Amino acid sequence: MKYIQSILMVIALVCLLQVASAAPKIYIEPSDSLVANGSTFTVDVKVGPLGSEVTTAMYTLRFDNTHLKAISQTPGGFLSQGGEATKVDPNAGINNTAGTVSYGEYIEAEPDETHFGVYSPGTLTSITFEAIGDGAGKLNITNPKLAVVTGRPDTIFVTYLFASDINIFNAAYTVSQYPRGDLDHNWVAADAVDVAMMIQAFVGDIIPNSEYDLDNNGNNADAVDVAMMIQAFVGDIIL
Ligand SMILES: [Ca+2]
Ligand SMILES: [Ca+2]
Repeated sequence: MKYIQSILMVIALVCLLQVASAAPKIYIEPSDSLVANGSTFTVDVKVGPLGSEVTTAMYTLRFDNTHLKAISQTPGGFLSQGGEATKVDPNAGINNTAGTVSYGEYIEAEPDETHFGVYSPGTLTSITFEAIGDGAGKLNITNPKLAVVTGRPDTIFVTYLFASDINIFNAAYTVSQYPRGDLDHNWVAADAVDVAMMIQAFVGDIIPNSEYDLDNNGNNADAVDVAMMIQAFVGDIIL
């Protein structure tokens, strides 16, 4: 019995250490978007505290303004998930001339015995872009900043984390002049040739690119993409 107890204690300690050593992350979902020129798409900027208690989150997202135009940025409720009141930086916002979308939000109350930051991952903002030019590029998180609380319960202290302390996961996009699902580029989506090309890619006869990733899960021409192409072909869905 004592033996099992020691093993359980070791396991608990290892788990604690893993939580303590995991750096928070800021990531963008979906990580890869394929959009037709002239259409809009939305990405979420998310924060995963991974065991940290977060009270402030900031970033500047950079994009290529020859491909994309930012339309809106909407707070996602990440910092208010615990019920604390938050404030959004009034200087934050969209600058299409510079190709940036910046954001900052913090929990108003100082962390103490009754006021807490947030511990669970969530959506900090949702950003909607309009695709205005063909091409591929990246959505890059720059100047990230998170405030985390340490020292509970005795000496509560707020520490700021910057780029080197945060795991950043940027996103990619492709703006295509062709409609979604139009793999042979004849301007007709999900026709018989497109279905055939998708199946050929699925079985490995041709190498697919991100145009084949209809469900945006990062896997080009997987089983779901094949199913979606066939559903679009028979008219059950519009891609
Ligand atoms: Ca086609
Ligand atoms: Ca896929």
